[in-house]
Amino acid sequence: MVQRRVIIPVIVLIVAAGVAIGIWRAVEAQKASASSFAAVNPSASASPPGSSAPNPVYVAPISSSPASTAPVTQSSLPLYPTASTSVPAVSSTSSSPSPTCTKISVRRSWDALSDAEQSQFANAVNQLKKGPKVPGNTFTFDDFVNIHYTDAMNAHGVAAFLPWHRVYIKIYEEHLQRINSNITLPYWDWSNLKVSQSPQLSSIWGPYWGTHTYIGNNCLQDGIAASWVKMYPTQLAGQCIKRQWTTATTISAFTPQNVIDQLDNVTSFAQFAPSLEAFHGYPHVNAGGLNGDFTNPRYSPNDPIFFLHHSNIDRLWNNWQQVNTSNVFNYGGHTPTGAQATLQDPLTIFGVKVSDAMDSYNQMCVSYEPPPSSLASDIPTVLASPEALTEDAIQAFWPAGHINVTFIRQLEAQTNQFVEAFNTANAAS
Ligand SMILES: [Cu+2]
Repeated sequence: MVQRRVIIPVIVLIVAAGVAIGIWRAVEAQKASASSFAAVNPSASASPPGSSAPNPVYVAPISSSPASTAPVTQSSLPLYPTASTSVPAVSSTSSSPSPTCTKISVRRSWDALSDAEQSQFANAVNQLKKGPKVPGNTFTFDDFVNIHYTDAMNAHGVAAFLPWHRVYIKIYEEHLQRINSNITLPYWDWSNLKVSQSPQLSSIWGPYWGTHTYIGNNCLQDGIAASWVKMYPTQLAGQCIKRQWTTATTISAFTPQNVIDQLDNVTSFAQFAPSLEAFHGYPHVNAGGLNGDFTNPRYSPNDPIFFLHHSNIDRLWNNWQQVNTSNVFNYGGHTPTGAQATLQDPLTIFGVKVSDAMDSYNQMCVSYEPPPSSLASDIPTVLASPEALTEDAIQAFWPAGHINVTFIRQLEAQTNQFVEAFNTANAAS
């Protein structure tokens, strides 16, 4: 069973699920009236790096969570139950798209796009960055960076991590679609077995997103962002976009798909979300490096691969929501103030509530096409455990005061256990 899960790509049936709520239309209507996103002030001053302002984190501080958020412990092993769990099909009450969705954005793996499609998408991103601004667009690429920078405290290490980024990348996608109505936001399938094991082999490193510069100032030398300069944070305005791999030619491993698949066995959002948030840190840290924009918890969107990365995170959340219908509106954890999170919590900067962002298909008008099947030759027969993050990397990515090394180490230990069990089972078969 374990082996089957590896060989068979994740199949996600995106189904229409009932009554449309029309939230997104409301958002769009608000935007049209120029009152939406009023809380987003691209010129708002934000604390400079290293200031005493509280820092965002990319992992929930489990130890300070409400009692309802069970700590992840070795003894309970909530993430990786040994019993295999079948994934029930999601039954739909309707097979037609929500009437509020005039169009569904079908997001596809970057690997699945043709050269022309990749080029079109990258051109739109470049235009969002450099202009000209098209009618209907509120924000520039740099405004998106500033939104993330300004509101990072409400978007990381808290229950709203997933819905916050879901709305954020949806608005980003809409901006790109006003530039070119043919495109949708692709996802970077970094967790597939080939890429997770040898991330430098990913097709994302190419003419559009560039590679990295390991030596020197770490300024990107290739890809569209090689000619970009940062606008935010203002302290770094005018600087290049930086990326730094683990070594000159390699990126340390990410969490493999079959480990992430184990999250399907988690029934509580309050447990699922911090784990996915932690796993999402490995691409940030390992591909961004200590000097890269992508590693910074506040201004990581300066690196345009951010949005493809978060499209994949959103896909993985959507996959989990499809495991069981009760997962779609399953939500919990804690807010930035430490209060119990609820679906009624506002995503203030976007002018919507968490409950407006839970159903990807009906509320976001988004579905995800499964990634292309892996070639048998691309699937490693023996998995390597992702390398433990160094203390330096953890300190850079999960700034002091909010860091929970213990949680990271527990996840790493559980991942190692799973990988060892996988390899043992594979060797025996
Ligand atoms: Cu973020």
